[in-house]
Amino acid sequence: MLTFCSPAQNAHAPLVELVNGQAEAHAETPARLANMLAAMGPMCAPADHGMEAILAVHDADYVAFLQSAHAAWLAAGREGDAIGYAFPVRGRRPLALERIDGRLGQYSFDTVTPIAAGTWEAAYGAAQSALGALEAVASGETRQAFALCRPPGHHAGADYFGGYCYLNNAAIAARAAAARGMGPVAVLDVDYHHGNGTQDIFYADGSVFFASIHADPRTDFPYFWGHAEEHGTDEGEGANLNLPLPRGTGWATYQDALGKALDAVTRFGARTLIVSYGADTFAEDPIAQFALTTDDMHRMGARIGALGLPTVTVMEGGYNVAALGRNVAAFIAGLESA
Ligand code: OKP
Ligand code: ZN
Repeated sequence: MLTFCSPAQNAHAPLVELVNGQAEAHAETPARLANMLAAMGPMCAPADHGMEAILAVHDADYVAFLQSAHAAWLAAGREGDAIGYAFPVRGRRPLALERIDGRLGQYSFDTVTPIAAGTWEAAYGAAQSALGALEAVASGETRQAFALCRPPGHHAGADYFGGYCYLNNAAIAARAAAARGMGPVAVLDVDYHHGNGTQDIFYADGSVFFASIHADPRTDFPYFWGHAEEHGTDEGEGANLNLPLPRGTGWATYQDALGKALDAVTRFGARTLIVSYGADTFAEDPIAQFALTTDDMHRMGARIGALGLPTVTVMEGGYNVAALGRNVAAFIAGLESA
């Protein structure tokens, strides 16, 4: 599998996340990337495809905020990583706030997604990896490519960060694919957590289908999205499919949901597939509660690969660092087996 990774992605090394009333060591570490790199063959460093595809998904004021937030944090006399602590409830007006603390809350929805010194550089590098993988498929060089993104992207919306995500790598690749005439495009999200950012970005867009299999948000992050009754609006009505599953789900239940998602992708008439792959569905993931094995990762890849579509996979979560490379390698071997 042609795989893309930018060295810039190591620049993001968040210290702590504020969770369960405590500051805990951050789960989304550079060690994740190191473990994946050790398990995989040689990488391609992506070309710099610039800002255009990023700005086709994210608002310019949000991108400017991401680029400047850590400097503003230091200028306010703070140390370490920037984390907000006050958030608007639904329906608050857009406001011209001045202090970094308020501005962090305007652009995010949680306290687990710090902006560290190298966050922008790494998020930009991850987006370029996704665009490099897309380019390899778009040019016909290969049918399938993989982007070893970190930080991940599927929780980031057009104008917000959260869930360890800043730029939505999958959405950036999906929209770039559509712009290159590769549509209809479908995004299939198989991370343990619902891809709320991707859902929001395409919610009223009927040209990109979004299907997600994830832990039921009645019990799991991100709570406020990912419920079965969210079908899309306006032009996007019917182009959003959520398949929430209970904690403890193993392969027997998972593969039924996967079959439904793949059938829906086929019915939509997708000609290009973007996969948001998270290895946090693994039974021994420290922050997630499904029960898939490494062999199940291979089975999952094989089912997806059997669609035979031009496919770009972007890495999302997976926090059992020691097992991460093996799980990703098994998934890729499955994709290639079809
Ligand atoms: C990002 B991705 C763990 C709490 C976790 C945030 C999860 C973000 C997951 N102590 N809450 O979808 O893998
Ligand atoms: Zn996840």
